[in-house]
Amino acid sequence: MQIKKIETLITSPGPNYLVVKIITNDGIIGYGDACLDGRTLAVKSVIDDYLSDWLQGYDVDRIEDIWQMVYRGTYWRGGPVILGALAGIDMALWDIKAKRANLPLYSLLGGKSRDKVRVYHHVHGQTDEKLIDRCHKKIEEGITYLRYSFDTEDPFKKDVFFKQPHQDVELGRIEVTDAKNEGQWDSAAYAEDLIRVTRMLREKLPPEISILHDVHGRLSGVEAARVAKELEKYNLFFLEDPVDHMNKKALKHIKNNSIIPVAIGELYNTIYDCSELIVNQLVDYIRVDISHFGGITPLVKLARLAEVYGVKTAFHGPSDISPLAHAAMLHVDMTVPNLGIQESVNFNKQIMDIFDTGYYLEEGYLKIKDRPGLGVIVNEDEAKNYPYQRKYMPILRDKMGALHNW
Ligand code: CS2
Ligand code: MG
Repeated sequence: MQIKKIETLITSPGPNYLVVKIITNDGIIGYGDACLDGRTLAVKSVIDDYLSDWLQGYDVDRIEDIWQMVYRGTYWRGGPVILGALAGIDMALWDIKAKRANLPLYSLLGGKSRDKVRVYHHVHGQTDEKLIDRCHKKIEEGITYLRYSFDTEDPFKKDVFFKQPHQDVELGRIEVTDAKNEGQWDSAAYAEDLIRVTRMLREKLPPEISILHDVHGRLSGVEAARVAKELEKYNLFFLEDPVDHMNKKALKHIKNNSIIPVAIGELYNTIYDCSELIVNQLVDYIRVDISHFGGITPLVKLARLAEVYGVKTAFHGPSDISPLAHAAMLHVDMTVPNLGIQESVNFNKQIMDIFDTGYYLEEGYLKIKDRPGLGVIVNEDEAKNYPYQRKYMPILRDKMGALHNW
């Protein structure tokens, strides 16, 4: 069976979702997710202008070979744009393979290791009261793992806030909009507030509720090590991206000074970028993003490597990748023995009308329906109601006007 046609489709029911559609010569259709927030059209061009002609006629069964060919055969390797395009192709090919077998994807990946997958959701509040309210709302929904974020008021300037990233499609909040919209940042004020807010949450939330925080790579090694040491007593499930992901040696500093579990990974694009963290035990939860990492094929390899070293998975599951990507990750989560947790979101009605997901949330866990393939039904007519909108990632600057990690 051969690849007859590769098409792309952008739908923007909030975030821009880039869907890859592969049609085989005997009419089987596979879908994949190639979303890259803020650079959607670049990924679309790699698929439409380079890969679709090239891959036409290849045997759909040879996923690994196609993956290697696109990754190594382009000579100039790596980066989220190429790995994003490859992710979309890879997911669509796995969707086709499992549909041909008339089995859910997890079955082809080794079968279920568990019946359901625990998840964490985001909770954000500009003030302590708002944050606690949002936590309670999520706890009522059955979510027991909460990733908290908050805004820190500038101690020197009233009404200036140092904001943390939080997109929330459930509440209709999308941050990725305007390149000229530059935020302000001060790491010292944030670090103090993080320690205060964490203490407050631990005091006010029931002890059985797990909390976790994403630093988003905004601290230096020594700043992060100090914060990690202070937070140790509040029993975080993990501290995410405490330092810039390329500053790998700084993780050693954190590890040498605290026993806080560390999670990192959403900004890596290949297994070659992050395997050393696993092998050297500098990470407790590896959390790459399937759509920026080349798809299911490398995600499974990474999970297997992590298993050998006792590292757990906590794959990146924000709202800026579509339910197709969330479904693909869930199939992997279902099978790997070393699942830690899955980051997840409640997609809103507009998004769910486009993507009938094939998975559902029940009492804080994701379950999957036994549909063939990835199990997602894409309503292309509905998708066309939401045309592409140009969006940019936010920019942060410190008090001297220098760019800071967002
Ligand atoms: C975050 C993301 O989910 C996470 O852990 O780091 O919300 C990230 O900010 C977005 O995916 C970027 O668009
Ligand atoms: Mg993150």
